[in-house]
Amino acid sequence: MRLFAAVVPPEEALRELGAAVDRLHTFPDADGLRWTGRPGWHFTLAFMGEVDEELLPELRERLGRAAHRSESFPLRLHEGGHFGRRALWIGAAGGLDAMRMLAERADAAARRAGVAMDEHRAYHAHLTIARTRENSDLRPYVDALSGFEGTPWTVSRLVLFRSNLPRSGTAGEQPRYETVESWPLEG
Ligand code: 2AM
Repeated sequence: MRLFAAVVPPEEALRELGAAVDRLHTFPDADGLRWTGRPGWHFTLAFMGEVDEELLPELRERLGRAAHRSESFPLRLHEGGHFGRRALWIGAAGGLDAMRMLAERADAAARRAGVAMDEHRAYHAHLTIARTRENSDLRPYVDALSGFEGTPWTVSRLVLFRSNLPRSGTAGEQPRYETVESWPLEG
């Protein structure tokens, strides 16, 4: 199964983001982007990819311990950015050091549980709102998000998601994310 650990913004933050993204949909080339499904909006902490079901009990155990050791922290949605011409995202501000620490602990938990993780890359908190179909210039979207600040909240849970990729091949169909388990941050 395809798994990743993530942080999910609360309803209010998601509504604010929804309103900002609605404005982006009015851009002339907005149809050239594949907008991510709103029910699935999240900040990935650690992407595990395909994980053998046998590893799941230990993975859950270790992620639970990582959450138990980690403190809750403040976060807010903050401006936008892009990865080349591929992905448009919303950033975060506030407790980024605590978030990076949580991401590192989730990564370490997965490694120790035997998950073959990609080599370590610098953690960059982002919530992907669109991917490109063609070679779109994402800068106007990022400019439009300049100054966007969401209402702060306290991140108090680590969530393990299963990602079910679309099978139908229908254009625009989104992956379906299912919560496997979530743990409170108790450090
Ligand atoms: P993205 O938003 O930057 O694409 C579920 O697919 C989540 O896992 C997404 O947030 C996605 O990040 C992330 N993800 C998917 N493939 C990944 C990979 N190879 N490396 C890191 N993160 C990945």
